[in-house]
Amino acid sequence: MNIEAILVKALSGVTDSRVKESMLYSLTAGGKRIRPNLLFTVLEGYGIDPAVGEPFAAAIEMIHTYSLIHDDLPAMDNDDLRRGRPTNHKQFDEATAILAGDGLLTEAFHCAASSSAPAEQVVRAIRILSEMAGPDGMVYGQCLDMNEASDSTYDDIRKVHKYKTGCLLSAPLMIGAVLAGKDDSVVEEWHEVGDLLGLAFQIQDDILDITATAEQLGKSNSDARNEKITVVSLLGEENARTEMHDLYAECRRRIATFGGFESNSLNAMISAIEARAK
Ligand code: GRG
Repeated sequence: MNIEAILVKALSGVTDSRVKESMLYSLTAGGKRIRPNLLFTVLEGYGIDPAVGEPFAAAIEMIHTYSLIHDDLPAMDNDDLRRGRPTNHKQFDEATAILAGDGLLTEAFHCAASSSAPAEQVVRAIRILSEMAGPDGMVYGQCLDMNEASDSTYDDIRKVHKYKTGCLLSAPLMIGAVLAGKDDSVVEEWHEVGDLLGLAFQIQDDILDITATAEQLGKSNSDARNEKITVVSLLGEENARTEMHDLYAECRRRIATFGGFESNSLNAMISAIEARAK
């Protein structure tokens, strides 16, 4: 699937303006496109035409991009570099960056609602999208992160990562299952895989933050600057690495048990994420 083309097409109907320019600036700045790829790979594993997932893949990447724009703002992490470019508020200005995030979040739901999948599936998928992104999902995780205590334990940090990172990785897995006609119990099993994947992914991010340069990562390392507690600072690098590999292995083990699902492509994708250098 050509994710870059799908993203540009998804915003093509939006009125030209400075805010649209700012939305496109961040949406088309690259990024690993992990979340849309997860959705397409789940559909493929269930033998469904991945094209069915296009509006939802675009919507999830728009929500992810909005969260990065807002997270980089001076009121949050105050970062200068993202996806190898100046952050949105550095390139434009703070007010435009706030609007670009608002625009991407809102347009994501317009895009998802324009899906031609059966209406019952579209409604279930949109409900998942809002739950995973909103104040019971990623926004809750960001709130926990902002109010993190200085004596946080590994369990506290696990909870932050479950919501802040896991929810937006669960969304494409769960929506893939919905579009494949699976019931809520199966969707919930995918949710749990997303939680594990999110924790593994975030531990890996923490490791990369101390082992790679900002130039290699294409983003500033504000966690170190803000002296955030991370899994690495709590467990040490070696134990954190072992925990990360165990979590990725557990994801693959669970996926292999899903009925009617051909897991090779998704397992290969998870192994590629596990081997990532940024
Ligand atoms: C502001 C509502 C709100 C939420 C912010 C996503 C987020 C929550 C903050 C961004 C900082 C961060 C480390 C979040 C954890 C999720 C994460 C690892 C995001 C980066 O995802 P990648 O690596 O990014 O997939 P690319 O740029 O490759 O798409």
